[in-house]
Amino acid sequence: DEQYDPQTLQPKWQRRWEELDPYRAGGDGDDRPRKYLLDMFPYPSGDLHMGHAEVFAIADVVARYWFQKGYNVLHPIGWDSFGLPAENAAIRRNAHPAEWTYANIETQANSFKRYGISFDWSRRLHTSDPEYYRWNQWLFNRFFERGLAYRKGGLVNWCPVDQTVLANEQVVAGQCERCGATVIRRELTQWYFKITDYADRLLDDMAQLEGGWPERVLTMQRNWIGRSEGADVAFQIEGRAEPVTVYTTRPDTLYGATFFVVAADAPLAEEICAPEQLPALEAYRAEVAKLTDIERLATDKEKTGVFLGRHAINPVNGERVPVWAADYVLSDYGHGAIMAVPAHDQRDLDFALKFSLPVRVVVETGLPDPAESGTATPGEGRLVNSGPLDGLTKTGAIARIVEILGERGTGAAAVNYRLRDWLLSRQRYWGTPIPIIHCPDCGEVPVPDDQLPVTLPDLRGDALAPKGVSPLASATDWVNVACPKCDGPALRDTDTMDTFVDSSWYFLRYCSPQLDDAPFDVEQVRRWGPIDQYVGGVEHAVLHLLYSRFFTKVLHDMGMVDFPEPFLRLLNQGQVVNQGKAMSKSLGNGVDLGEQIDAFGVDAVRLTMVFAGPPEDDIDWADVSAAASQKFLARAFRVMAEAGAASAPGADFSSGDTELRKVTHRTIDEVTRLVEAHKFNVAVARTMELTTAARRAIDTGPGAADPAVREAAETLAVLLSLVAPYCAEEGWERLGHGPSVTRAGWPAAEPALLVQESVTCVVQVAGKVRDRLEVSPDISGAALEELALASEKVRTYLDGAPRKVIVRAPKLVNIVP
Ligand code: ANZ
Ligand code: ZN
Repeated sequence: DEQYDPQTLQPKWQRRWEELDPYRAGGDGDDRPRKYLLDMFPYPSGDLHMGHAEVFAIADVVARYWFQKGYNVLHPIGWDSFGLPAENAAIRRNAHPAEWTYANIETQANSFKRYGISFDWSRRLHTSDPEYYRWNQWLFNRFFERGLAYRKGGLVNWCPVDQTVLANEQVVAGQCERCGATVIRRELTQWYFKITDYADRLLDDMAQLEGGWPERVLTMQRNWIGRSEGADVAFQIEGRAEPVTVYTTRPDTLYGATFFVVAADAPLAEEICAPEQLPALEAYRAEVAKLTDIERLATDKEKTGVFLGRHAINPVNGERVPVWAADYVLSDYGHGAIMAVPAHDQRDLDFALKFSLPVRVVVETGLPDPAESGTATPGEGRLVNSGPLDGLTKTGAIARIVEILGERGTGAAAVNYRLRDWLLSRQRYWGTPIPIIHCPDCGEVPVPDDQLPVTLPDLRGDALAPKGVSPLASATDWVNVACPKCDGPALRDTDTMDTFVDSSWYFLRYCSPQLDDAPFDVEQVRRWGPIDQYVGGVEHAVLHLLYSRFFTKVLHDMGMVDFPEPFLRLLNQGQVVNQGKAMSKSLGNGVDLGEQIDAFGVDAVRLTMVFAGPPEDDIDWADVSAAASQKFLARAFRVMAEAGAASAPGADFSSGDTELRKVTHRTIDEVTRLVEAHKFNVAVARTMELTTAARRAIDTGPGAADPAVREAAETLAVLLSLVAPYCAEEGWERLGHGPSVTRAGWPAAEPALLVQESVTCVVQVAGKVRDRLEVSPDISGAALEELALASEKVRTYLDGAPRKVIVRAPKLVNIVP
């Protein structure tokens, strides 16, 4: 029987893999070179979906390629299993979050097994297991000892729906990253990790990631950290003893400061405010409190503010300038106060024009007068109206003014960051309890390491309903404890940790997941780390990926890991959409992974995901065809089955048909390079071409028994094993091999067979030659189009999908953008 029948192959090979355990990473005695491949671990929300199917299929190509190449590969899987959805489900069903969580984990684990991902299952972990979260607590204690975990009061982001605080990183465009509610600010005392201590290193070490990480992720992290250089300048305020310091990136414009602004919501505003202006300030603050930061900073927002009845003294020219309170100055950036230079800062100019404040040009840029044009001139030029700075350039003036300020003791060069410390406490149940005991006499006392884990008390249903204080507070037996230091009555901290703590070090735990006396085995981490290839979504650009880098650096400083960066290479896969839109219930365009697998088989779904386009691009499921993938696999399977029936293993390939041998070896050579360059879709196209060539050799060439046909079929099985493991296994078995294609090894191209006449194909974009490709004379039109569109040179001239592609294989591709 030469039929490819995925539904019977799947259970058969799943059983075999269960027995063979082909992907278990080699132990200490295994001295093959090592590779560590990691997919961002899933959240157990229901079954696997199309997005999972894509990312895991793509990463599996890399993992299986390394296995075949003879590396000792670590490719683990686990679950990021704490978090709000489990808790919300538990409230709805009056159950415990663990029930929903672990049931979903089982479902996903079974789906992963059916989906044939090459995991080392022996390293499976769940972050909601006490055996795991115990080490979150242990790490928290280490951070606490080092002054890197601390509690402070202040304005924090609060989600009114989830009734918990959020980290800055979890507020996206003013909304809760989880539920979409508009985030408000509340004054609360919370726990923080001091990530700001690492701001410079997080920035500087990005040099090591250049080339390995997508540029846009590096840019997002750079902007998020937001380092800026400038100066602190102290202004005296009339009627007040201490000066007020402002941060400015343009100290050169100091002579152009015509007013002074304090953040309306900063305590400083009322400290400075003249008594007769206090009612106006209070009224204004009430208005400001209703706005989000996004609204406050929107450049097109009409400027608002109140005069505080005071004046500040410019430290260089003694000028008196009015002090205002306004919302466009933020209380938690710089010093919460600014010197306003309306001629050269647009927000200041808008404010000055609204309230008729003076505008003084101090940098001659050749542009129209800002007071007339309404447009500030932020650029470079020569200084004017600036006493000792006149005639200097911007850079020269900055150096000179910093010198002058230094001599007078009224200022100095300064660096500022946008990055804030990581707010890690949450007022929710399903997370890691913060291992701190509050004692009236001893203060904050960490739970001693030998008493960890502090496990969650058993709460369920209504007890978990959000009420603004942590549900743990209601577990009074759990909360009331003896102080570990003085034995007096004390209270446990009732907050839990942000679940991003769990994912900040899980990749280290995989190196020794069962260890029970440390979070990870330092030697094993040295052996496997850092991660050679990380694969996951770009939505984590400034969350998980920044936090993990921070954790790694702290652990590096503790001497526990010997590398400063956890992920050497990062691949962000695109999204799977349908009919051009993200899949959603409300649009009714969802595609169910299970149904796709039932209809076309695992291999066809995986192949479709990989073949759809470059891995970074979105896949529109309406534009691809799993049915066509299944047909191709049936064709490939028939080639392997027929070759297997016609000849036995061990044939002398060199006596086979030379033409087919050349195609086979060229394919090996190209697929190897394409997989290494992450051009997986083109690698699949090459594999398809090899299938066609083998089919032709069977039908109209030397026939199925020719050794070259066997060679092509065996090669096909190994190449296919990266994307279509069931088809590849069964084909390999039909070819007389065992026990599994996973042990076949990657074929080597024979150089003698690679010398092959090629033709040069010209690729035009909008009629202009943009690239030349060396291709085989018998390349298919589809493969050529694929190749042309994958060309870096061509892609820089394309902005999205081209309107039309005209292919004249093998010599010309004409793209209409
Ligand atoms: C005077 C000035 C003149 C400024 C000029 C800019 C241009 P970055 O680059 O983001 O660090 N600023 C300082 N603290 C602020 C706060 N709490 N809220 C809002 N704005 C604040 O921006 C630094 C600049 O943003 C500072 O430099 C200050 O305006 C403003 F021609 O000072 B500048
Ligand atoms: Zn005590």
